[in-house]
Amino acid sequence: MSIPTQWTPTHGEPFRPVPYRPPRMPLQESLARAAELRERMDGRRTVRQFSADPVPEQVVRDAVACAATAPSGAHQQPWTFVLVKDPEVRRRIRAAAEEEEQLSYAGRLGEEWLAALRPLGTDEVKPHLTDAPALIVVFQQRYWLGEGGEKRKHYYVDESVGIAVGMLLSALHLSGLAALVHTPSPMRFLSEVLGRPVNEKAFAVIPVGYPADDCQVPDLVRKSLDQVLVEV
Ligand code: IYR
Repeated sequence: MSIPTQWTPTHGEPFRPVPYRPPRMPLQESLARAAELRERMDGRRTVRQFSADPVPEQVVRDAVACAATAPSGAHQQPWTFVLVKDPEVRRRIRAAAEEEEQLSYAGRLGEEWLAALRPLGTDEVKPHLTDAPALIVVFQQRYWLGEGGEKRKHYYVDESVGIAVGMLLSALHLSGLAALVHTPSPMRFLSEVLGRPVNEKAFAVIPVGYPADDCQVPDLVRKSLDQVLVEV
C-alpha cells in the first residue's frame, strides 16, 4: 500500500501573486449551467446498497483530484485520501467498523440519537464496506509532520477537509458514481489498518460504486430554497 509523500509547506514565503483572468461566462450559459447543476445535484442520494461491479478507477482518481482543489486554511491542503480496493483490507475495515457500531447501536448513541437515525434505516451491519468496489478513506492532517519529526500547525482543518469531502461527493455524483459518507465512531482503527502516521486522523470512510439493482433509499424530503436561504 503506497503512502503518499507528505507535502512540504510554503510556510513563511513572501506573497508573489500571479494574474488570474478566467473568461467571464455569458449570462445565458451561466443561468443554464446553474439550473442544470441544481437539478443534477438534487438527484444525488446517499447509497447504502452497492453493486459489486467495478468502477472505472480513473473516474475515482479524477474525483479525488477535484476534491484536492478545495480551498484550505493557509492553503495547507491538510488531507490524505486513501483509496482502498484490496478486498481483504475492506473486510478488515468492515469487521472493525461493525465491532464499534454494535456498541453504538446497543446503547452508546443514546435514545435521542437512535430516534433521529430511525427514518434512515441504519444499523450496525455495514455490507457497503465490502460490497462497494472501492473505499476512499479521508484523513485530516491535524498538523504537518516533517521527515525529521518537526511539526507545524494546520489551520481550519475540519472546515478544509469538510469542503474537500463535499467537492469529492459532487465530483463522484456528477461522474456517475454513488457514494456514502460513513463515520464509524471511534475511527482510530482506520489509522491502524491503513498504517497512517500519527499526525493524521480519520475523517470519513466513503464507499464508492454503483447502486445495487435493488437499491433502496429513505424517502427523504430536502428543505426548499426558501427554508435555507435568507436574503438581506
Ligand atoms: N456512525 C453510525 C451512526 C450514524 C450516525 C449518523 I449522524 C448518521 O447520519 C448515520 C449513521 C453508522 O454509520 O451507522
